[in-house]
Amino acid sequence: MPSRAYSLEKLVVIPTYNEKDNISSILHAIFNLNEGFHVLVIDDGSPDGTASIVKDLQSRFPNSLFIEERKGKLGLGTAYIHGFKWAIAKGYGFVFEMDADFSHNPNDLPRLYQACKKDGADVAVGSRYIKGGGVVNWPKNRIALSKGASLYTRMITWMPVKDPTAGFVCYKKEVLEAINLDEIRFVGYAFQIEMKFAAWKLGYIIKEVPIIFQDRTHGVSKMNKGIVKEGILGVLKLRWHSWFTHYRRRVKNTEHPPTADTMPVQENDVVIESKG
Ligand SMILES: Nc1nc2c(ncn2[C@@H]2O[C@H](COP(=O)(O)OP(=O)(O)O)[C@@H](O)[C@H]2O)c(=O)[nH]1
Ligand SMILES: [Mg+2]
Repeated sequence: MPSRAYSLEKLVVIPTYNEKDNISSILHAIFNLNEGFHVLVIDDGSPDGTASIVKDLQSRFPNSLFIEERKGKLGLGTAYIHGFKWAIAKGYGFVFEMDADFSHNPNDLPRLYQACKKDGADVAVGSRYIKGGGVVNWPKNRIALSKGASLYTRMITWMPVKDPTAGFVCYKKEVLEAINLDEIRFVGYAFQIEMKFAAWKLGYIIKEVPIIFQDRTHGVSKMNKGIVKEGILGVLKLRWHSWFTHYRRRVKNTEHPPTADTMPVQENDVVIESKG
């Protein structure tokens, strides 16, 4: 029986909720790099019509722009988990997390990729808090919160990552496959911390790549008190579980990852038939 093989390398997963003023420009910026990045948008039923803008653009980028729509705002973490499973099923080798709001500069994508492809990282983190990195235009209280969260996370978990809440990341496929994604329970900043924590606990190499993070100029932040609270308690939970309840065993994937054959093929999928 002929099997399907996907020669797919780089997928940028972008979660969106009400990003109509950003989505078209960010997608163009990524495709204009001409570096072969594909993009999967995970839209949570944005009332502002973000999804229809993406769907219109699919005719311009039929083999490289994809969208998954969910019914309501289910949170950043579950959006990424959905995207990761999609990416694994299609067979992408490198999967990126990136925001839609230009806080993460698309021009930095190739450096994150190189860190994994050439420089030995399994996970490359776009880091604000290492030499060469930084934050521009963020209100002082957001910087204080973010830096405080980083310090707090490192003190409690001892994870050697200077920017553990960073949301600009490249994962090698093997890392996502090795994690039991159904056991990643957090949805906000804690989600970002937990993904890195899980990769670290499973023995993968995390490298930080300096990036300049900019505050958004269009649209509004979806950050809220619940997300911060989840972060504070979530870090304690991670520490607790890793001490007493075999976190590593829980988060390790023992099942076969989703495959192209177990995920429905969509209309715009690139499918290359191979013999054998
Ligand atoms: N699909 C989805 N995307 C979300 C959700 N919450 C935030 N986002 C997206 O996640 C990214 C980061 O969110 P943002 O509000 O900029 O957070 P901030 O940078 O911490 O202020 C943006 O692309 C948002 O549109 C959600 O519940 N679902
Ligand atoms: Mg933002």
